[in-house]
Amino acid sequence: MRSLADDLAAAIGAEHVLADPDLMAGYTTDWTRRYRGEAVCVARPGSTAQVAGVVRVCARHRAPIVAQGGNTGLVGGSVPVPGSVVLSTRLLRRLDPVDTLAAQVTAGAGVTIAELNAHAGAAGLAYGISLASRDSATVGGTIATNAGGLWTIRYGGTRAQLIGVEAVLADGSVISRLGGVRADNTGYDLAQLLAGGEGTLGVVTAARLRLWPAEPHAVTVLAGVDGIETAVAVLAEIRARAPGLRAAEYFEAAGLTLVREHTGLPAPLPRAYPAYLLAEVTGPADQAGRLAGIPLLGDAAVATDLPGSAALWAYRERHTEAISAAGVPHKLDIAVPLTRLAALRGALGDTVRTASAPSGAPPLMIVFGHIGAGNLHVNVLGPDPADEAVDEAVLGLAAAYGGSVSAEHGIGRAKVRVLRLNRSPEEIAAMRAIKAALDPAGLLNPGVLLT
Ligand code: 2HG
Ligand code: ZN
Repeated sequence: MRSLADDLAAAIGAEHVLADPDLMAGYTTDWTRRYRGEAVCVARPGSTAQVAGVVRVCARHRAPIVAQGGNTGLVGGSVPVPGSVVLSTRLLRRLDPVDTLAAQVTAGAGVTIAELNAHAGAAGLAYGISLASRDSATVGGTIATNAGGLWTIRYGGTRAQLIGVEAVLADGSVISRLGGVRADNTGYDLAQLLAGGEGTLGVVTAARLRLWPAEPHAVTVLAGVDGIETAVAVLAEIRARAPGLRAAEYFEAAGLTLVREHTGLPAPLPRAYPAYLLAEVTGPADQAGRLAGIPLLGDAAVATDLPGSAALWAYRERHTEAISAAGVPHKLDIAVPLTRLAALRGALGDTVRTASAPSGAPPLMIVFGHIGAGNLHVNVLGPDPADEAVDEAVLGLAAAYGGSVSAEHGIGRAKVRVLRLNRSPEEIAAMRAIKAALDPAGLLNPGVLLT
């Protein structure tokens, strides 16, 4: 029998199979550098038929397959296991003309979110997902992880954008529903099953996606507040006065300091505050006037044009890279009901300090996130990346407050052990049954989502 790499080269061309460790490095370590893996090689198929070819070769060799898009995930979900093949979907670059009548488009798994949004924008429409990693994150990866982002309070997460998918299943068969028929009530919705499946049920190769009207008038407001409770109150005021709320984000002084050190950006407001609310409202051109009357907004910065808005967004969007420049963080992506957000935030400091104490490293905690969705990104620098104590403590706290241990980043490898905090034994058993039915040999992303 020929080697796995030779068989893959025969299926998709030797130039699309990388086995040199230097060339593979960008595929075997995740974006945070917390999770490192090992693979036999990286396969870069250029068509759906070639993806099916790769899957069949791997099945013959009983080699695990780790599908990977832009490799911007934050829970180790696309980090390969020894003996596996990384199946990179980046060369699946199909991008059909926008169907403006249906407000839909078909895009290949390797198209980036920025490319998709530019494509939709040229047709007067918008894609409903916006995230800081938009230049690298791909359609396939964001479907597999059901990515959220900055606009979920308006348009929902990636699941809500899906009309249908094309995917390769574990046996190499192809399923395809890219026809764009919205009124289609014909049994199990396989697109929804694959979304959030984290590459464990099939490899998404293309998708039919819903688009939204473009929003020519956006007002961005950055307000300083004394803490999260006020941020939630201001958010409620903004929502009551301006129905077109598209984003409501939160960050704190510690994160702003890191961002400013990393980027050299000036202070956003004339004086410093403990916390900040960043809101974006779209709709009629007079929205800024409606917001001006909100007393709690204080000395907020307001932008009504694209460059001004981008300048304000930078303080929020550049948190992830600024934290990464400072070290390898523990990333804890949690959500609780809005009514409990302030209490949870209040408990975080002690929880993180106590859990980090045995490690001897004083923790630096940076809290920011999608406040409109009750979603906080708790980043902790200090404890060794391999030490799970702080992860377990913070995720346990979120669950104790009736919240989610993974609001938008998925389960990956990082949170497999805490899935039980949110999902009942019956639910986990049902997930296992689905996995066993679609991937009986367990070759698709083993160790991710379920053990
Ligand atoms: C964001 O909201 C991303 O910017 C990344 O989800 C969050 O770095 C993080 O913890
Ligand atoms: Zn986020």
